[in-house]
Order: sequence, then structure tokens, then C-alpha cells
Amino acid sequence: MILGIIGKPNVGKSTFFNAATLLNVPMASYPFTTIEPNFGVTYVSTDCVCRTLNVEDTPVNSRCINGKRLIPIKIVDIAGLVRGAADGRGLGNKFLDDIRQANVLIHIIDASGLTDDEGVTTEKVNNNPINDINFVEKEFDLWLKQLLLKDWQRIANKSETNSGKTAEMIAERLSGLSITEKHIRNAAEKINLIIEKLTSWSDDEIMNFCSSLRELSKPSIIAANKIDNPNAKENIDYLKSTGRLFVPCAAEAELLLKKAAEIKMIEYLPGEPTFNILNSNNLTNAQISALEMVKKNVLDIWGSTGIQTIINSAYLDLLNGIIVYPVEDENKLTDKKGNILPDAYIMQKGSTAKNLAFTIHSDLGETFVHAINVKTGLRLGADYILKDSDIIKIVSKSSRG
Ligand SMILES: Nc1nc2c(ncn2[C@@H]2O[C@H](COP(=O)(O)OP(=O)(O)OP(=O)(O)O)[C@@H](O)[C@H]2O)c(=O)[nH]1
Ligand SMILES: [Mg+2]
Repeated sequence: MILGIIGKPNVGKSTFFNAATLLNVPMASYPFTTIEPNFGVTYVSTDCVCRTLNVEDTPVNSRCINGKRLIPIKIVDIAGLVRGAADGRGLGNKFLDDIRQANVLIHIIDASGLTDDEGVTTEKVNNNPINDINFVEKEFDLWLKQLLLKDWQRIANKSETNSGKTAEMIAERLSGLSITEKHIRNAAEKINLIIEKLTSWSDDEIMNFCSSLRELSKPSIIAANKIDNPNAKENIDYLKSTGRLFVPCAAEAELLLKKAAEIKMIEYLPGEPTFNILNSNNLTNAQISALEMVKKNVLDIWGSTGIQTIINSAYLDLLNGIIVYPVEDENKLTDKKGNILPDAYIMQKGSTAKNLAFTIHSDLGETFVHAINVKTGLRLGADYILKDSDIIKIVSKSSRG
């Protein structure tokens, strides 16, 4: 699973990426600072079961800080997108090619309204963030449509003789885009189009199909960035009135806090509404005033920088993720080496005990016998539907030796 960051140029995509990963990719106040995609690792954060069980854990595949389990995920930051990109403007389709593997998107907009359509910094406030959202999504849909139309006639001809295989053929055409046959079937069904009758689809219907396919295969959350700027308030109120899923955020503030925490200047956990200065005697006046600005303009008004909420929401809400903790020793809650609650896995809601076994290792899936719900001691069958925060022992023929 990969989390992709998209948006028009200069809205703060790379700043968000750096804040999320603590990498140092270039950020600047002009468009197209980023050209090549940046890949990194960030974390989904969840309340760890160690607290409710009152045990001290020793995580292996993840981290646990103050009772928050941090599970690593991949994230990619790409070039900005301008109107006409699908026809080659700006960096053209390059951006779109870089995002093809993403399973879920964070779509960043500049809530301060101080960047124009092309991402150039302006004096005049642009008060319609929905326009920015719409054009970025439209470029995505146009790009998808171009890809699809490349093979349209062949798929249409074959579909007439080989009814039932159309979704499979489209999935093949779009392979490498993390789009499945199921996405394709559901996308058509959602807008009442019959996939087997695609030869009769109008141009508008093909375009609607592409939008529907984008929404299902690359669900997105809007990150309304730069909320430290007072101009943002009006745009945020406006966004609220539209009913779109969005989270206000301040990428620059998060970056500053995380960097300060990294050098032990402050104590700060992503997502928290406050931070503690560890030793104010060592701070310069400039550092103190930067931290005060973050507190005054972001945390006190908005409750958090929003970055962790957005990452969590992408995985846990949009991708329907739950967290499960497999262990090998159900009494000690350990793996073979004695690590306590070593691993946390993000699984999709609806996944079964057997799915978990396969996710851990294909051998474990193939030789699955049953599972144990460690909290209740109950024996579970292969079809048991996992719940959030479950601790599971998989019993397999191989594990029974
Ligand atoms: N006020 C404010 N400025 C921000 C924030 N996040 C980013 N910026 C500024 O916005 C400008 C653009 O930031 P980048 O991260 O380079 O933006 P980008 O979207 O990656 O830009 P491209 O790669 O050119 O598409 C920089 O001057 C950042 O300092 C924020 O939370 N608040
Ligand atoms: Mg960038």
C-alpha cells in the first residue's frame, strides 16, 4: 500500500512529505520545485494495546512511544499539477505516471489562497479552493481516459465476442495503476453503466466512468494546508459548507515541531495539541518565538497540526484499515525471540484470520489450522473476521512442528 501526495504546484506537498518522513527534500516558494518523485516512510499512529493490557512492549516491525503504536507505511511526493497537464502542460503526464502505484491520496490545497492556478505566489487571496480541487481531479480523470482510450477499440471489439471478460481486459490495460477488476466493475455500477456494453458509452459517460474509477481506486482526503495564515479561516469555512472530506493542516508547523523534537529541544508527539519545551535556557529568542507562533497560530486555534490525522484517516478511514497484533506465544504475548507484542499489521476491515496468516507469511497461510483470540482465549476458524486491536496467534501445521 502506498500513500500518494498530489496537488497543484507550491501548496506544500514536499513540506508535508518532509514533516511526515523527516527527510529533507527541496521545498521552495515557487512552482515545480519537485520534479522527480520522492519516496519515504511515514507512520500510521494508533492507541497501542500495551496500555490496556498494562505490559511493556518491545516492538519489532513498528515503534511504540507513550502508548502510541507507530506502523510504517510508504509515502510518495510528486510534482505539482497544472490545468492542461493531461495534454502536456507543465510537467504533463509525468506527475500522473509517478502516482500510478498509489492506493490512497492526500490531495493538498493552499487554504491561505495565496497561490494562483499555476502555483505562483500572489498578493490577492484566491477564495475558491474547490476550483483547485476540481481541476486537479479533472486532470487525473483525463489522464485515465487517455490511457483507457489507447486500447478502447480493441477492448470494445473483444468485449462483443468475449462477453464477461471486459472488466478483466480493462484491468489489464490499467495494470500497474493499482486498479483491480473489482474497482472497474464497481465504478461502472455506481454510475449505472453496463460494463459489457461499453461500445455504446458516450464520451461523457467514459469521462464519468474515469471519475468513478478514480474515486474507488484512489480515494482521497483533502489536506487544507497553511492554516497558520489568517486568510485560511474563510476558505476553511467555505470548505465546510461543501460537505467534502477535508482536514485543516499546517505542514510547516509540523516540520518545525518534529525537527525540534528530533534534537530534543521539545517533547512532541505528532497529532498532539501541545508540546513541552525541554530546556528553555538553551533556546535562542528566534527559536522561542518560532515555537510560540506555532502554538498561537496553529495548536491553540486548530487543536493540532493536522498531519497525523490526515495520514491516519487515509489508512484507517479511506482504506478501511484496522490494526492487529500477531503473536506466537499467546501467554507471554511474544514472538519466538521473546519480543513482547512485536508486530502490528494494518489489515482491511473484513479480513479474516487466514488472510492475516497469509499476510505474515504465505507458508503460514497455506498450513493454517486455526487461530486463537489471545484476549479471550477463544479458538477461531479461518473465516473469523478480524477486529481492530485483536491479538491473534496463528496455529499452523508448520508452527506445530
Ligand atoms: N504558511 C505556510 N507556508 C507553507 C506551509 N507548508 C508549506 N508552506 C510554504 O509553501 C511553499 C511551497 O512549499 P513546497 O513544499 O515546496 O510545495 P510543493 O507543493 O511541494 O511545491 P512543488 O514541488 O513546486 O509543486 C514553501 O515556501 C513553503 O515554505 C504551511 O503550513 N504554512
Ligand atoms: Mg514539491
